[in-house]
Amino acid sequence: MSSLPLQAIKSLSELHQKPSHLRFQYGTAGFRTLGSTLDSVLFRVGVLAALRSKRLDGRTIGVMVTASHNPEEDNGVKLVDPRGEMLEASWEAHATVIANALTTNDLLDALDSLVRTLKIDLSKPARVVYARDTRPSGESLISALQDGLKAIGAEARDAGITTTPILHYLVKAINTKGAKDSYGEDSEEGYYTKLSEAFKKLVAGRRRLDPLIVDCANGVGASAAAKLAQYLGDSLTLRLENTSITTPGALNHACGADFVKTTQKLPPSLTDHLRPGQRGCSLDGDADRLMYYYLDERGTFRMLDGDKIAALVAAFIVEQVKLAGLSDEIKVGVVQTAYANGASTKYLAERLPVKCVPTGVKHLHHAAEHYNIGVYFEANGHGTVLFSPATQEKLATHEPSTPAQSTALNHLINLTQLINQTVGDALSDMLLVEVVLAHKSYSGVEWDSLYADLPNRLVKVVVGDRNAFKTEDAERRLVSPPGLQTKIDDLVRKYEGGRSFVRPSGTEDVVRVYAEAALKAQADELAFRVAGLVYDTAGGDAAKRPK
Ligand code: G16
Repeated sequence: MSSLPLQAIKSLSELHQKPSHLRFQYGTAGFRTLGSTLDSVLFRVGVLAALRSKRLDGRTIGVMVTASHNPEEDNGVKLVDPRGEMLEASWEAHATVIANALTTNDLLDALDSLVRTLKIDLSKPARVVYARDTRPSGESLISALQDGLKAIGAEARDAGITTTPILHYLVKAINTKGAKDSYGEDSEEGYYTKLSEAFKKLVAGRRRLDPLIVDCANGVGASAAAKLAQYLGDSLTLRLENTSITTPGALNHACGADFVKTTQKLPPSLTDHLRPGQRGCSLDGDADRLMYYYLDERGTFRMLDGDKIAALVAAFIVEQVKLAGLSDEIKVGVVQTAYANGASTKYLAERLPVKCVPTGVKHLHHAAEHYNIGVYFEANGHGTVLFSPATQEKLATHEPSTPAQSTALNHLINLTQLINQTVGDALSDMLLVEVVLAHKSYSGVEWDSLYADLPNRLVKVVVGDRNAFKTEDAERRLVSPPGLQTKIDDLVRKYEGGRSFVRPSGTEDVVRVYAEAALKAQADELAFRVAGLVYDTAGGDAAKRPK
């Protein structure tokens, strides 16, 4: 029976000591905080990723170094399981324990205990593939990760600077290589080829779409979108904006998907580029979220968020399933979170099953797996579509009875190739949206008119302890602090079409407040009044009292 290489771990760990005053937590999106504090975490994640791989018989585990939409000085790291999905929940707790071991000796004890508790066979190989986004702190964090991988003797593959969804793709492609369910070539080229070929088949014979403006958030999506554009050729013209990946402070600054969603405004840098009627979209810092928009004929900004994407895509897929003659056999469902606009939920629920789950991709992804075809999108633009293995098999073997059925069947098969089913992927989702717009001959206006969003407002409150906020009912109600939910309910009743909820963020040290109402001014007022209740109940930073 092999044992842990204690000496190697010990000596390399000494180079990556944990800051004694900090506590780290593996949350919604892995570890995420100031990049300058994460050195020890990265070293330990290297060791942990290798142990996870050994536990899974040498299957390749992914490690992504990114803080996504968060400010440039933040960074983070998350682990990706062999099928390209988020790390199994029970290991989030192990990761937190390992990251918080105070000294090197404590770390060795924690690792030893993990190996024994989980009966990890250390003689198994450890295989890890890793990547990072464009953040300046990424380079040194990657070298800390490499030390961790070296300490435990893992076989490591550096996927370089790339998007989070491409890393997820690579993990799945590596683990299915040569198998019947092979996900594609295990390279970036394989990813671009797979997506672009499916896209070209899906838009063949359709009127060519106008060029699309793509706001790349000055992040890694800029280089990925530029490469994708080459593979797309003249099937779709992408006009890339906000591509300054080396300009200090530019990442996610006044641009990108999160800016658009939270401010409900066009990034100022696009003002001169977007003409009325033209489509634009924004990626976030690691290209796993997507927001669309257009200017109407009066030049007013109209946002097409994750909910609108879900509505567009779900309706199209339902239509294709019907046209293929498979409505009785393939059921489509949608998964949303409490942030979904009430009007989108109403629109979707009138057409197909809709489930609400807590924020966080892992919750949406798991819920979507219960449908034959599960469409999931967070309002912030993070989402994808999952085709169950049985559904993919059915699509591959079904004998269509008419040419129309055959066409729809092929569309569905091509969609399984176009969509990155491992995780939300802004570039894959962008192509998916473009396919539907091409098929429906929709401009932004027709898409937008599927339903009218209820006015809404999202605000943050900085409180003493966000962990004092506990929720139930898919984060729609608070159970703690006691009494606060009743006060929120009393307030909400005063607003026509009012709805509001409060939840602790999983990625920032804040509490989020969401409100919607029939009128914009009322949604704003409700959000700020609920934020005031939160502040008064939980206390907070006076300078940050919601105004
Ligand atoms: C992450 C998660 C998303 C979540 C978002 C905000 O996104 O993957 O599921 O919606 O954080 O979470 P919270 O409101 O808890 O801070 P990303 O794009 O930052 O990785």
